[in-house]
Amino acid sequence: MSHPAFVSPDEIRSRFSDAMSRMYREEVPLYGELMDIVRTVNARVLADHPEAVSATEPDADVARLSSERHGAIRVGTAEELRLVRRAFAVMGMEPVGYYDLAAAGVPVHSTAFRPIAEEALRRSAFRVFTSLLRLDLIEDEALRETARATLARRRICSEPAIALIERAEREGGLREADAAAFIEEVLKTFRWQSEALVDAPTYRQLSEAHRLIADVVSFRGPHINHLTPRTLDIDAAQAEMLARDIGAKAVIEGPPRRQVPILLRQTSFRAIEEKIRFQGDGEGAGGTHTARFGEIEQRGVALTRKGRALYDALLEQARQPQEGSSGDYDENLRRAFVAFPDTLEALRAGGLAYVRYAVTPKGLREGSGEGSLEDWLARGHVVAEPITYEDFLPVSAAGIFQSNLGDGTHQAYAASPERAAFEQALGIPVHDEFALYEALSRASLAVVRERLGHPASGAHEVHS
Ligand code: OOG
Ligand code: NI
Repeated sequence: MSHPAFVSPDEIRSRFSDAMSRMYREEVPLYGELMDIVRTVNARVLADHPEAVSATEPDADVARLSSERHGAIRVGTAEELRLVRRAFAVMGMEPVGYYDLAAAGVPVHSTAFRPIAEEALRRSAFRVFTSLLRLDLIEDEALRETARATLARRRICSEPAIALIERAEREGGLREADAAAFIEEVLKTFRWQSEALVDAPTYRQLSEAHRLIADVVSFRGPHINHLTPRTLDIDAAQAEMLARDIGAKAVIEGPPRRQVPILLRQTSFRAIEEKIRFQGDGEGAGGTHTARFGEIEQRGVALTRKGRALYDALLEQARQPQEGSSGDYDENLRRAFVAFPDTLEALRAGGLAYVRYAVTPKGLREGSGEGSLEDWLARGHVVAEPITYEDFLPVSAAGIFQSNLGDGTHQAYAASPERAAFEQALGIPVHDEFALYEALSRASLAVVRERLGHPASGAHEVHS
């Protein structure tokens, strides 16, 4: 048990996420505008279609939504990855999933730090997509060595930040004053620092190898590169971005618009140009760097492995259209996804999506432990609700990466998943996201069986 005087990890995460949002709003004002758009769209959807929202996104209450966001960072070394892992652990965030982005032309592999327990997700569903640069994919040996040596020199966390991480690990938590100091100190790791660690020619060389390599290696720390609020209607939000002349990406990444949203749909605006000063720059010299952007996302139900395989196949089909198709990506996407069932019941019964089960008031009055799950559902004694997808999509991530690296940087790297090497760098294994959703679903079913099996005690427990 944690000490009662400790601030809970959920509380620290929630405050950290808010502090990150305030900082990014100051650094990238367009992000503030995105937040306004998303808040307005969400309020409208919740007011106009409350039944649709509660049916497809039961956990989407205004409070959770307006504070929910994910960010993304890119680190350069295994030591840095381990350090951010330990900082995120203090906030109740654990690594989930492994993403190989080399296949998509980006020399990194990644995981997402996020809370895992249902209650923790409800408190604050803050996630940070974290990529580790793959120096082994830099071909030029001299440049690889420059990158390695540059990264070896920098310290991404302040001394007080490290001391507070160690204290939290040693004592099992942080008291109020320490928690506040921890948030302030760790936030510094992710802020924008315009003074480069390298001189202008090195920056250019790194950029030519890959823009992303320059972004990771040239600076003092892993600046947050975007922060993404969650919207209930990404098409409406995208239309509003266009209306306000915020240069939105042409296509929305992910599945098409549907009755029952699945996985994740995302769109972004182009990275802004920020002034930087290189080592050795004289007065008035300097350059610019474009890395930091804005993104919004809409989340839907989590898919099983079977559902995910169907999703991947249909997405591939839309991206490689057959002869005779219109050539319009959105149209091809819609056509391809006709093959994906679009009611929650079909998704559930087909084993394509994860649901959580709950006993209905009718079930509590009339139900009994006899019969099968299918009987209970048919009689209305039990309902199935979608479990929200809490993770990411590598193809979408690559699309987002690419749209922000400018054109002409489509280097080809061979697909080379190196999960074991990534986990070794991280120091611990990553959670399997499918296993987490499966466990949530099973746990809900166990509660249902318990309640229907013992209707009296079940009825007694109802307090909502
Ligand atoms: C991360 C891109 C991945 C997402 O939403 O898929 C991501 C990055 O650009 O560093 O954030
Ligand atoms: Ni993102």
